[in-house]
Amino acid sequence: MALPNQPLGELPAVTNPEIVEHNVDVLIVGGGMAACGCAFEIKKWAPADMKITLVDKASMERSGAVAQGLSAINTYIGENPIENYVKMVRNDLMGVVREDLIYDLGRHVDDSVHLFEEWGLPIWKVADDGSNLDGSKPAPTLPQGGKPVRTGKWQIMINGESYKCIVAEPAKKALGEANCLERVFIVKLLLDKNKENTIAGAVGFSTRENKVHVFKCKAMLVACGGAVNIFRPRSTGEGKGRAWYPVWNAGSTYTMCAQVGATLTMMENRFTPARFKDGYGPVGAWFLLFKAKVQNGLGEFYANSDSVKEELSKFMPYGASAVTPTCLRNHLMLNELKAGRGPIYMATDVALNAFLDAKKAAGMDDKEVKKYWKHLESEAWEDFLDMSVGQAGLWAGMNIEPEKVGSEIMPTEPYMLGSHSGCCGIWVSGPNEAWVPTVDGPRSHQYKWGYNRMTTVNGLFTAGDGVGASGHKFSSGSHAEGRIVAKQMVKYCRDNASFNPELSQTAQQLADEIYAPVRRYHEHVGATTAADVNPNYCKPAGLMMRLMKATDEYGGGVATYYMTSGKLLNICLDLLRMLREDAELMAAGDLHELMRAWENYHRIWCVETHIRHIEFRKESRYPGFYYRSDYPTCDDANWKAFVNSTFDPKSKEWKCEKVNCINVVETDPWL
Ligand code: SFD
Ligand code: AMP
Repeated sequence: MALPNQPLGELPAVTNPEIVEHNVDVLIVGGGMAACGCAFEIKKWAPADMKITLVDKASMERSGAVAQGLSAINTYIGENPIENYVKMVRNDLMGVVREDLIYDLGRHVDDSVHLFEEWGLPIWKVADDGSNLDGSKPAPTLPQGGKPVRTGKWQIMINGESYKCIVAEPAKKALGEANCLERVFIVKLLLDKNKENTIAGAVGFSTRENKVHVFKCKAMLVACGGAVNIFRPRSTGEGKGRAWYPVWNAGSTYTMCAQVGATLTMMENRFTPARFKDGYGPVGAWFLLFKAKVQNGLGEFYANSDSVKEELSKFMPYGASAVTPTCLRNHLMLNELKAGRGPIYMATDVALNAFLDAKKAAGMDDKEVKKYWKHLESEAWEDFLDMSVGQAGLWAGMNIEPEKVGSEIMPTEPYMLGSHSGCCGIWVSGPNEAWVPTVDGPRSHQYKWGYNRMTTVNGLFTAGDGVGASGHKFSSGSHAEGRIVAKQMVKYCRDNASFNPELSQTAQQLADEIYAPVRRYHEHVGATTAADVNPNYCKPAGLMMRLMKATDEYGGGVATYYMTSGKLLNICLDLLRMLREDAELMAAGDLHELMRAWENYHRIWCVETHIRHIEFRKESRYPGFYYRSDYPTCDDANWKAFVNSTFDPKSKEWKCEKVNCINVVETDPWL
């Protein structure tokens, strides 16, 4: 249950927190789309006496990426062949993906969407006459044959402000409120004392009470989303609290799993989305539903020019594709900006007026046109109000009338994620089925080792943003993937019924480690008159700024138009190494700050893997997301391969390796 915050201010942290120990069979870490999917599904397969607990750092009703709601579900297969979904994802992610995982997701995702609708999520439908019923008028459900309003081939529109509440409720109900611990931040995972490479538990702390929670478990799902605030954001000062992806997700998934030895994959990938400037409003509905185009500062619709095809062909070794991959759309935009032809506008005025003109040309009278216009206007605003309310506020505050002027769009700072239009994450087993390629060698080279979505660590599973090399799952796919994991974790527990997890550290040792920043604070706070400035410690806020400066300037952030090189990357790695040393000196005076401190540890680790991978891959696989000046093109002959990395928790050494990328779906035609 979520505990309320203090009436005023944060709860001061004490030096000796209470310790609570939990013995469970299955631990679900995270309370987002994937975790909710898992929580909803698992009880259907678990024996009645199986103990299952979910831990979320926030409150499930509004936690994770869907906190503000969404206005579209971006993965609904519907009438499309699943093979085509695989092709779309492969094309968008520049050819290096796990097609087995994508296909598997494609065959399960629609079922989650049908559940959302059953739970009350309004899905826009098309009436028999082709008009748009929005989500408000009665219409058959999707399984009853209702036709969704498709923006693109894969996306459907929803009235989704309360999407996350709608998904969290059945998840909580299925597990039972008492088994959902909210406002508990998991800091690290724990391996079994006796059994090699096997998960045995996790430890975290409450952000509402001075309590450390130690868990023992047989199987675990880690689904803590992606990583935000690892690069300097474009927004400054107070606005730093606004980013496109959820600011609360600090790379915990990747860091915690890597630290216990789980192999990571494609950590060089990042998502640098083009968004409405400053408010981070989404662009998909504008491009797809409203058919808007991008215009440069000279008023040119540059994305349609003849020179574009030639430019794109440099980076598409497999040949031109009908749909330009997301990173290359950014690349075209960056070229305009670098050539001084900025700013870039989403031509909302041109798009909306084209709709009106078409209606008028079709003979619609003035009264009807007025009504139609109201409808169109509200759809345009609702797109923001449903999932990016700050953008609507910005439009209002800037007196923007989208039918009269275009709005600036801009590539944001980079994020790390595996479920949206990016694919960094953890290397997992695919389904244990004949069509999934069989590969010899260690798990870090294989495509299947028994349990679908299990990482290379026994008993440790991931989903959503956690699963690497398989993007474009979005909210619905992440939920479906959590449900896939649920069934597999139950199977794993049954198959390993005699396993009795044992931890190598005592609960007190773990609590000492987690509360070290608090003890440091209390020991030294008296040395100065201002608690934030002290010769003996640093505060999490300052450390985060230092991290952002290093990655921004050397790791290909906005400061350099996403350009980096071997030389710069190695400087970045040195800075991060020193930052890790100094991070040991972080101090926290209250529980919120203690969370900030541990988020920083997670961020530093996570972005270090990103930099290592970019350094290892000697090409620019995702132009528009990042560039290496020393290897400026896409080199398919040498690099149509995964980069996988593994940290050895015993020797503390990293290993990066190239792993074969096998196509499961036909490559001719490519898309
Ligand atoms: O417009 C810890 N997404 C969109 N998906 C769609 O289907 N349609 C859209 O319209 C989408 N768009 C969009 C999207 C996201 C955002 C932020 C915006 C717009 C503004 C993507 C999806 O939301 C995304 O794919 C899924 O939510 C991913 O699911 P998952 O489960 O992998 O991550 P999560 O939902 O963020 O949940 C993470 C959870 O982990 C918790 N957590 N708990 C304990 N200990 C720790 N250390 C923890 N660290 C994190 C979090 O609290 C949370 O519960 S659009 O751009 O295309
Ligand atoms: P976004 O709002 O950018 O997150 O996009 C939402 C959905 O629309 C995702 O499935 C994107 O892949 C897709 N999308 C966004 N812009 C375009 C575009 N210009 N062409 C094709 N698909 C797009």
